[in-house]
Amino acid sequence: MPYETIIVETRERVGLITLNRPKALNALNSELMGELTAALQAFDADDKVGCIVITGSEKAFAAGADIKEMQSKTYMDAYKGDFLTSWDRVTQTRKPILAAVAGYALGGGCELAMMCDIAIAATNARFGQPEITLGVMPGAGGTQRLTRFVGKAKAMDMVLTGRMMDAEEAERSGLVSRVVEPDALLDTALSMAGKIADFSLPIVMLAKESVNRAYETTLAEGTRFERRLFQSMFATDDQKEGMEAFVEKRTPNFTHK
Ligand code: CO8
Repeated sequence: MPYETIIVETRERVGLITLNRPKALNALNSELMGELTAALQAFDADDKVGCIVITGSEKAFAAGADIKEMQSKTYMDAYKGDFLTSWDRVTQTRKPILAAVAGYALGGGCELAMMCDIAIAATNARFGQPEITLGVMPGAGGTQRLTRFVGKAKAMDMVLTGRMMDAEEAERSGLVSRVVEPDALLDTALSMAGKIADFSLPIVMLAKESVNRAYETTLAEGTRFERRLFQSMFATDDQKEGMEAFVEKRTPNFTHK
């Protein structure tokens, strides 16, 4: 299927999605979100892909939901059309998704980065939830995920003042895992994703599910869930291969990719 607002390619076992509405700083309109979720579903179903990277341009990962598309919506449009619910499909992707963020990640752009499993930032990245300046508040997880990731103090600061966080603060606050120079961003993201894609895919998916469970449940339930998943891994060929390879001092050759 040809896409108009994203570029979709495969680099070895990594599915790469580049948001591509440069004139609107990758503002996330319904067409782009429809294409993005379709591409994610296609990669999820593709046995040749083990990990997914979402990136934007050097100037903008995404400068938010498309304000021009939203501005004249009525409450009935938003409610009856169940505005934003389709974004949940990003988090329903079972393979890991890495966000490689350069430039602006604002509003829905910051929320999209937070829906990914790992976010890495270029030194010029700027994260923010400026919805308050538009007379609204974050609507795609910003008040929830940001608060869980960076804590109440910084989340309130960002959501209520609309200020931006630079890459260094984002790393210090736990919003991103690494910061690299802009020209190293894509290579770093592809190399991290390539490494993940070389592991056993079912084990990677179970590990992703287990970490995400930490945000959904209590510590006791989460550790019980983790233990059950861990025990189930002894039913896989890849556990046998991984441990056997360690003992035999060789590189494992996982069956399930
Ligand atoms: N929506 C639509 N168009 C946009 C957006 C946007 N979010 N951001 C930038 N653009 C457009 C501009 O209108 C401009 O278009 P044109 O050339 O036709 O005038 C073009 O992109 C370039 O933008 P600027 O000229 O403004 O570029 P600057 O470098 O001067 O400024 C900024 C860059 C600071 C990023 C500035 O563009 C800006 O402040 N953008 C808006 C940021 C914002 O408020 N984002 C939050 C949007 S609301 C939101 O995300 C709600 C989330 C709710 C849930 C998710 C919804 C789907």
